Amino acid sequence: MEELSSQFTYKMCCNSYTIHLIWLSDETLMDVSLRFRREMDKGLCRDTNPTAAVKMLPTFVRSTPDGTEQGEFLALDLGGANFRVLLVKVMADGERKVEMENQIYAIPEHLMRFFDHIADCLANFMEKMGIKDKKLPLGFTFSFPCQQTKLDESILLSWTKGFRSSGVEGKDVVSLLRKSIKKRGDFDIDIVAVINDTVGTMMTCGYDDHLCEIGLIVGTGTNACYMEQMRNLEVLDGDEGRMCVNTEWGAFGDDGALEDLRNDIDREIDAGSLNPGKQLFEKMISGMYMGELVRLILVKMAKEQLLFQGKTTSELLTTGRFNTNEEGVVCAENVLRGLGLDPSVEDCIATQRVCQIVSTRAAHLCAATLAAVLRQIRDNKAAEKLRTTIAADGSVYKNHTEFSRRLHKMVGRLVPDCDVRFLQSQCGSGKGAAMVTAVAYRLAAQHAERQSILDTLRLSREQLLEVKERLSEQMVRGLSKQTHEQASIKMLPTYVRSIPDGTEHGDFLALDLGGSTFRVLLVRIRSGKKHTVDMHHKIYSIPQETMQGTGEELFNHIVDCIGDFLEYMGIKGASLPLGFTFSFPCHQSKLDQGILLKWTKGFKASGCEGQDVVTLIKEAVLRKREFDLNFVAVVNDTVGTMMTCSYEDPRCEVGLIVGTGTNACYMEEMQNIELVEGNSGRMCVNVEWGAFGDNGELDDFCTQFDHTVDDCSNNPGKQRYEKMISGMYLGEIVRNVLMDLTAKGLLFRGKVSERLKTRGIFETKFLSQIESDRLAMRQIRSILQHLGLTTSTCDDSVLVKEVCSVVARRAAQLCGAGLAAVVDKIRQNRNLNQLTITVGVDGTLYKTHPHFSSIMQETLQDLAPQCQVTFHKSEDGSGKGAALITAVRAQRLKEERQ
Ligand code: 0WK
Ligand code: 0WK
Ligand code: BGC
Ligand code: BGC
Repeated sequence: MEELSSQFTYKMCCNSYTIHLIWLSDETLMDVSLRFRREMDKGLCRDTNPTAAVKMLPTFVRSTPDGTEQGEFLALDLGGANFRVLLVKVMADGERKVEMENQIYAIPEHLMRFFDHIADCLANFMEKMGIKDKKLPLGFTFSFPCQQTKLDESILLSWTKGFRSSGVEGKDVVSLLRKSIKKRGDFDIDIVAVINDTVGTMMTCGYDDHLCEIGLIVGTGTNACYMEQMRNLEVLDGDEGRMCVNTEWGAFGDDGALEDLRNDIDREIDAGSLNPGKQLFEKMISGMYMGELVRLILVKMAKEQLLFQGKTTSELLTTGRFNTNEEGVVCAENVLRGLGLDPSVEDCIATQRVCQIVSTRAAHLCAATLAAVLRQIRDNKAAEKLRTTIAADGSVYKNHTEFSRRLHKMVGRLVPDCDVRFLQSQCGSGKGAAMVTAVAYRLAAQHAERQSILDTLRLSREQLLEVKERLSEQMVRGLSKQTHEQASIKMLPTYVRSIPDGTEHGDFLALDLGGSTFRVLLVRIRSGKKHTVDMHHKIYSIPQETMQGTGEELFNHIVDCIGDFLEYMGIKGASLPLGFTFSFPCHQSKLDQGILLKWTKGFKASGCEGQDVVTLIKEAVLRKREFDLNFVAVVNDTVGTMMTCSYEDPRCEVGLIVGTGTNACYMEEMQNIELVEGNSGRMCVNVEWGAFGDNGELDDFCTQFDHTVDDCSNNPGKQRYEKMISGMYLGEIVRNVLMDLTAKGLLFRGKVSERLKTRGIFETKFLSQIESDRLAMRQIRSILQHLGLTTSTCDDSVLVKEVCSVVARRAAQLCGAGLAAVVDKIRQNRNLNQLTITVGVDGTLYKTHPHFSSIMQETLQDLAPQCQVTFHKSEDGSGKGAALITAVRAQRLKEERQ
């Protein structure tokens, strides 16, 4: 009994001794977890990162294996207890198999030429494997805190865990290894990636479990990594997608954040370590220090007569003599005897108890920081409940069974709302390093293949200059009586000879047909010093079936709308002079006549091509018998736009539309317009540049996607230039590129959604939305969801955005090249070295796309440097311009009648 009671009290005082020394309550652990979360934020934040203890290092590992990786890879696994060289074969066919050969090599304690030794081991391994003649890609697991700027460059910040080779800290370990290999000169390898062992562990397990997004090491050292949102990684540019962050949590507390929890033993260990003041959290947890913690506690208790009758031995007093992976009572006796002690049963129990409490503290501290990481991921996903997998490795985690059990349990207690699976890595991080290399290779190969597809849509300056030259040529051919018929660009005379001069006056009706909307307008123009224009308008839609029905139906619909508007404005009886913006190629021999040459855009009403549209509409008015219209002018929307803008800026002599369709007009010298009599003065020419390329002038710039869009359009072979630029087609080009990338397995994991197969489903407005704001990711996601692509990844979204910007950029550049040809023609017409001119512009694409106008202007400036061009965005539409032309004409007619 006595024995028991003394045993009990003995036990009790041992307990209380160590407990007060080391035990951490759940509250304290929760507090540690919150502290660590704050440290994570400091590390992630650009301003506080330099002083943060927990460095949150970017790893440039952005995606986990998707099962398509394959190939043969070398891997190095350095920094744990063992240095391994591995050959990893990844097979993607059917069963997705990974075969590995590996060899462990020693790392001598006082190694002078560190990387020479690594290179020697590598050579030895390759010799053994008979692969010395192969230049294999290599993934390098280097388990120390490193600053990375890319996947294959890694600056060692500081050695940890007993390593301290000189001349390495502050250096790029990849260049050091490459140098050592070069020095040997008997083999060559391609170092593709250098990663931390936590990252390697995450990738190793990620190959089998796609939910795996955390890597944990509790071995010689301790650390964790996890997949963080790029937008939180302030030290890097880019908001899109995720990247793995190596927390380097071993350094938690190096700024004093854990001082209240560290005890004398912890301080003693740190003071005796190779890197005092560093890795303080690690020194409370990892295998390199746990044994020492126990030893120092035993020494302390012995000296306080609480153990071994106060006796100590030189072994017990020797640093590092108590190995970490001993915990059981039985082995406590063996260990203590191994230290020259003669332990009593109580001593063994007390020692086992001390081990228990030390490793429990370690497991619980680990749980506290893991809980912080789990909460970060849950909050990033704005998820109610997080379901995730933690990959774990390291001799403590693996061999110290109680450790992992206690860790799992405490994690469950600290974050009950997270459903966490721990997956112990069976193959070490070498496989993970090979996976990162394989993914890097796959991404590089996919990137190269994607870029080779996108490169077909990228135009060089030389090519754009060529487009300008060829378009200039076609303009001249269109103007010349001889070649006009064959020319693809018709350079149509508009019979608009001058721009408004402010004397215009009166009420006018205007129709604006041909863009995305049909407008009927009442335009009140008042002359005088402050000449003003008041406008009332109503927008009407033109149903697809009317656009593509009979001409009669179309013009009846137009006249119905006019009737509705006149009714609405109470001016049915007025018969005001009317200007008709008809945005299609028309041959005109006078202002109030326009023979439709061909429909473009979505229109193909029958019985109209070759007809005078003024006659067609007058017939419809007659059929309606409700009101009469006084047609004075029919103009193209480019001309209307030029007039509208020149009313504000008299230097405006060019009109540009980039909307559903695209086109331009400008004031040409009469002597150059061979189709019209007279050589003096100028006349506005409707370029109809949409048809540029219809004679094959652009074939060498057309991609397979352009051919597909043209083949599927309702006017194949026509309007080729327009089909590379305008709003009606850009979405379709993007859709076809996305389809092609998906079919090649380069997007959406090769899965095409039914909806994405639907023509016209990827509207051009999506391009503007996707490229518009910084939060494009969320926007892209919702658009892809709308397109039935619910499983798209971040990388998919990034690529969709890139496709949109490449397609829009080409359109803007082609438009810029066309405009450069037009303004340079005007400059040459006027024998000017420098031309200052304004372009009036309108159209949804130009107005809504965030980058179109700036890219177009850059290209124009670059290809027509002798032209100073101002862009005047039309706010009032071309209806106003049509009314102004009508006013000018009406004025002229009045003067002629007087
Ligand atoms: C095995 C991994 C290696 C890592 C090691 C850590 O393959 O990358 O460094 O675990 O555990 P340790 O060997 O330090 O106990
Ligand atoms: C507004 C003009 C109209 C022109 C249209 C072109 O008032 O004449 O046709 O812009 O842009 P879209 O509506 O095709 O985008
Ligand atoms: C290193 C980490 C490493 C960990 C586990 C620490 O000492 O700083 O980079 O991940 O040990 O090996
Ligand atoms: C038409 C042009 C029009 C342009 C912009 C083209 O399809 O052929 O006449 O100016 O679209 O609306």
